[in-house]
Amino acid sequence: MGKVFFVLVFCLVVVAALSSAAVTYAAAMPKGKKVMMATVPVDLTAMQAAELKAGESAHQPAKLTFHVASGMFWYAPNEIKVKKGDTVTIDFSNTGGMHDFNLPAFGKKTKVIKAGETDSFTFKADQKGTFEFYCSVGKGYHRMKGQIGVLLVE
Ligand SMILES: [Cu+2]
Repeated sequence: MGKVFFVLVFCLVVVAALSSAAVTYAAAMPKGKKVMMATVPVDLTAMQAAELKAGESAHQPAKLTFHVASGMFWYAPNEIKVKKGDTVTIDFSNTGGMHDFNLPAFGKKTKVIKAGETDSFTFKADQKGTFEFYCSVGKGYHRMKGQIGVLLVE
């Protein structure tokens, strides 16, 4: 009898945990909007590949520009390497949906832009480390869906 009771209680706990996870997921979904389908990141252009290489190669403090494309729910590129002291411009564009580019470690963010729009900012990479950038659209929904990237300052 004790064993049966224990199994019943265990099942109830599992069901409660699963339903609370479902409620959490539902709460994170944008309300009243149709959910946009995820897309696959675009391939990097030759220009973007050259920009990444310029950021990684040994150099004096440099002025670097990175063109970062976005979509549902990605950035391309999503990993950018620079050296401490570089002046970095993020030239941000969007292929679909609504997105922005937030880099809180340096107090920078773009506007939320629609497909076909661009926005940019410039900052000095004055601290070494690994810093996340992310999309803040949907009250964190895009970030949760993996629209994040890293800036490495070496
Ligand atoms: Cu987004």
